[in-house]
Formats: sequence, structure tokens, C-alpha cells
Amino acid sequence: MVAFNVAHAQNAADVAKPAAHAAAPLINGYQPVWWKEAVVYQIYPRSFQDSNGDGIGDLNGITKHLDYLQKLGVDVIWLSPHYDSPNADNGYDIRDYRKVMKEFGTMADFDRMLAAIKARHMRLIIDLVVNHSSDEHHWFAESRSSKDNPYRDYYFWRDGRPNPDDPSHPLPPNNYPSYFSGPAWQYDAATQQFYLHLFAVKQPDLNWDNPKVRQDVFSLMRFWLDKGVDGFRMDVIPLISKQPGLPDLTAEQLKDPSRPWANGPHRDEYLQQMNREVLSKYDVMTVGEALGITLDEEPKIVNSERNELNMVFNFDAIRLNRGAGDTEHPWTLPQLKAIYDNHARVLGKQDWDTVFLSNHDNPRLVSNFGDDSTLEFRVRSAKLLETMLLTLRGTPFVYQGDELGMTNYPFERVDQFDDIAVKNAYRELVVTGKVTEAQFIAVVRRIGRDNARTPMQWTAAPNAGFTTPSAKPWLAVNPNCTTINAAEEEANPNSVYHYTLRAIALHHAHQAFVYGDYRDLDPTNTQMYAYTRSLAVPGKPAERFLVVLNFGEKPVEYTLPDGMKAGKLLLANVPGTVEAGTSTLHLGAWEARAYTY
Ligand code: TEU
Ligand code: CA
Repeated sequence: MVAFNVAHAQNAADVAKPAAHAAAPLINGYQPVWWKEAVVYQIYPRSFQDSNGDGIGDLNGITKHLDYLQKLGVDVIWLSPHYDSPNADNGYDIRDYRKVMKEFGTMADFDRMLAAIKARHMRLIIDLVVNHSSDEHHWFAESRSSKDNPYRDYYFWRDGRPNPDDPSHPLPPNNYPSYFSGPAWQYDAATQQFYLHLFAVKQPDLNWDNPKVRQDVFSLMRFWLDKGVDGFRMDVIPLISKQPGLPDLTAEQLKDPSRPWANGPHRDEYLQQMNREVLSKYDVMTVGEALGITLDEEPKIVNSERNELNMVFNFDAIRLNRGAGDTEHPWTLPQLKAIYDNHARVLGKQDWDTVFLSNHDNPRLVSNFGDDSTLEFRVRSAKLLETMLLTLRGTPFVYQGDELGMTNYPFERVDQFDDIAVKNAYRELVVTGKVTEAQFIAVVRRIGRDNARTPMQWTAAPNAGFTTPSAKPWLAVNPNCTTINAAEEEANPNSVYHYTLRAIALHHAHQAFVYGDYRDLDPTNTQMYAYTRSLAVPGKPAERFLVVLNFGEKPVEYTLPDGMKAGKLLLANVPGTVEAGTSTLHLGAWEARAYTY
């Protein structure tokens, strides 16, 4: 195991110099490196911990809980955007890339937090949101001021199309839809042109074809890396290269615009330039949010010989019940398993993968992929899902609160939502009468992003210890904090928290869970997910592990294939039954076990 717990000196040497990873011998054909062995924990700062009673989470609130994260076994923290922002999209609309959002604190708070993270032998990656900026960023303020302003070409400005019905209101330049409902073009009276925004009106897209834009982005990246930050999660990074001439989308493309938008002609060239001029100068981890990229296209971005990014988030699994659209449809276990089988087949030894089923844009893990209908099923299925996430191949990502088994929120009315995606969709669908309020709520209460953004539940106290009892949290705390909270979980050895801690320890204890081969033993089984991870280590006994997961409430009697026998039981979410040394296993509802074999 590459010892990545190197003590970090609190000075310039702190800056992550490019370490000679190449020196270490290959493991199962993989180049060992710290970010392949790391367990990552995502923090959505607005919802993690408020430290000054204003109802909004902040950086000092994070620093307060670093011992909690270290004890859990976290190696890397991914911090969702902490930069100065008018919060049209909760920080994913940045006004100043070198300034901390005032609600979150000061740069001194950031530096203290970073030092405290490193003092605990953990690392920090931050969110790089450079496909678009805020419309309040001075680049855009300059750009919209006049057509010949030097920043004009930092964004996409185009003349509208003639509008036969009303010549005074030209039509958008093309038929691009925004991800947040409505057209992706906003008319700006100041210069009588439209600007492009694939997300919100207050999130104009940056023109990466302008070399000055690229250099300004590279420079702000160096600003944070020189502070000692250990890498970036890159927001919708494949979208940075637009289709030349911005032609209309075809009817086929309109079904999933992310596809043409993520495959512009200069995407790889710009990522290679970023790597050459910035990333390669530091020992950093990079993970791209690969909206619109298929599994087969991933190696173009993550193959180490391409010198672009280390890994990407592929959305096939997390959006299995939705696909590109926002309508929910049933999914089957063989479909989920096929995704991981394909990943194992397509991604080679020079590629690397991520493993995640939740984040700040998706419903809560246990509510979306488990069963939160009863206490028993919630706890068991939450543990089963953590078993899976921490034993599949790729760098695992835990989203804040999943280690407690936090659930979706019981939304009933649209005014309970904060998310711009919901508010815009409400105007487009309900106000126009296309769908009823009840139909709308029935959908967004299940798949809405705010389900993941309710405040972290630290205690059973009012406001769950996220903020003071008298403060008004920016988003309501889930009333089930009285039973689901970190204090109770830490006090209860059989909790989801302690189970997740043990699962992370298992992941750390055996290289097979990092570099080992993956084999699905029974891809077509509709209820059981049974797979192995195995690694031959020269001069050492081979490491072989068997994971069996009963993905449902029906008890199952499962016979392992080819006379295989379960070995020593290492982890189980239902105490009592061991069945070591047997081929036939009896698993109850949502039961999960990991064995040697
Ligand atoms: O998300 C882009 C994305 O993945 C979309 O899933 C998006 O969340 C969804 O389709 C909208 O319905 C990234 C960030 O993770 C997200 O929070 C931001 O809102 C978005 O980019 C724009 O920065
Ligand atoms: Ca606060």
C-alpha cells in the first residue's frame, strides 16, 4: 500500500509537488497512486455545519468536524463551491474565483481549515466551476457593457433571429434549451444581442476558444494549488468546447443535448493544455463531472497516457432510474450490475474509475437505491449500499449524511424547495398548466436535488445541531433528525455510521479492493448481487474477497456458482449468521456480507 499519509509541513513545501509516482512498481498492472486508494467524502458546505448561528453552513463549521471525518476514515474531502457567489445556483455561479463566499467565512477561515485537514493527514479537493461564471463576475460585467469591450469574447454573444410575430423581440440565435428550463439564450438590451447560458440566466458560459479565458482559468487554478489544495472536481467540464457555429440541435440531439455539447472539437486539446500548463506541476487529483460522456468515450479523458484528467463521474448508475430526462422509470438489478460489468470491461489499466450513487444533485442514496420505508430496512439497505460502494472498483465517493443513512425530505409544497432547477421547472410546467401542482410535487419530492441538500443531522435537538435552535436554517431540517443523527449513530455500535467506518477500514486494509480484478458471479440474478475482488500479490498469498448483497426485502437462499465456498466472514450488516465455509448462503432482507474465499 503506497503510504499516502505523508506528514504535511505547514509551509510552502506544503504545495503538492509532482511526486514521482512512476517509481512505484505496478500492482496488477495499475500504477499505484494515492487518489486511487483514497476514500472521498463530499461536503456541501451550505448544509454541513453552521458555526455562527445565521442558519447557513460555513467553513468554520467544517473545521469543527474534521476529527469526525478523520475517525470515519476519510482520506480526501471534496468541497462543493466555497467561492464568492450571488448563489443563483448555490455557489455554482462564481462572481470571484479568488474570494471565499461571505456567508461561508473568510480566506483566513479557509487557510485554517486547509491546515487542519492536512494536520489530520487528509487532503482537500475543491470544485472548479469554469464552464460558466456568474453574470456578476467582472468579466461578464465588462463583456456585456459594449460589443468592443476586451472581455466581449469571454462569453458567447450572438444576434437574435428575426421574429416575424414581433420584430422588436428577436428570437434566440439557435434552439439550445437550458438545463434549468427555457431557452439557453438571454437577450441583453444593452448591446441588443443574446448570450449563451446552458444553465441559469445568471450562469453565462465562458468561451474557452478564447486563449485569454484559458489562461485566466489556469491562473486561478494555480492560486488555489499554491495554497496547498490537492486537486479539483471539475464541474460539467466536457461542455467547455462548443460546437463550431453553434448550429441548431437536430430532433435526435434535442433528446439529450449533453451528447453534442460534451463532444466539442477542442475538449481534449484544452484539457491537455490545462494538464501541461497547470496540473502536471503539482501532485494533485482531478475528477471531471462527465455529463454527456459515454463509458466508451471515457478513456479519451482518463487514460493516463492522454494527460487530461485522473477520473470522471459517469452518470449511468446514479441516473439509472431517470436517464437523461427527469421522468422516473423502474430499473432492475441486472441493469445496475451490467453498468459495473461494462466499466470493468471498457476501462483498462491506464484508466481509472469512480464509484458513487449520490451527490448534491441527486436524491438521497438510501431513498433512491435502498428502502427507507421502515427503520430496519433503512438501516440494512443503507449499510448494504455502503458495502457495495466501498468494495467495487474505482475511487469511492461518500456524500455527507449517507454515513448516517439520511433520507429524502417529505416535501409537500413548491415553496419548500430552494433549488433553481425546481423553481424554473415549476414556472415552465405548472404555471403554464402543462402539469398539475400535485403531479409536479409527486415527481420533484422524489428526484429533486434539495433532497440531498437538507442540513446535516448532528443531534436530535431542534435544527439537528446544524445551527442554533432559534436560527432559521436556509433549508428546513428533515424532521426525522430526532432518530437519524450523528450523535445517536456514534453512540450505537450497530449504526450505519459504525458500519460505514468498518467498511472504509476494510477498503483500506486490502489492496484487492483498490487494484483487484472484479468479477460479477451472477449478472442475470434479479435479486442477488454477488461479485469477487481478487489480487495476486508477488511473494504474498493472493487476496480474494467475495461480496454478497440481497437487493430486496425477500429472504433468499443463494448457492454460490462453481462449488465456490464462502471463506472467513469480514463484514456483515446483520449480526448472527456466519455460514463460513459453505456454498449455500441464507440472506434476509437487504442483507450484505463480505467474505474471503
Ligand atoms: O451539475 C450538472 C449536472 O450534472 C446536472 O445533473 C444538473 O444537476 C441537472 O441536470 C440539473 O437538473 C453541475 C453541478 O453539480 C450542479 O450542482 C450545478 O447546478 C450545475 O453543474 C451547473 O453548475
Ligand atoms: Ca453560518
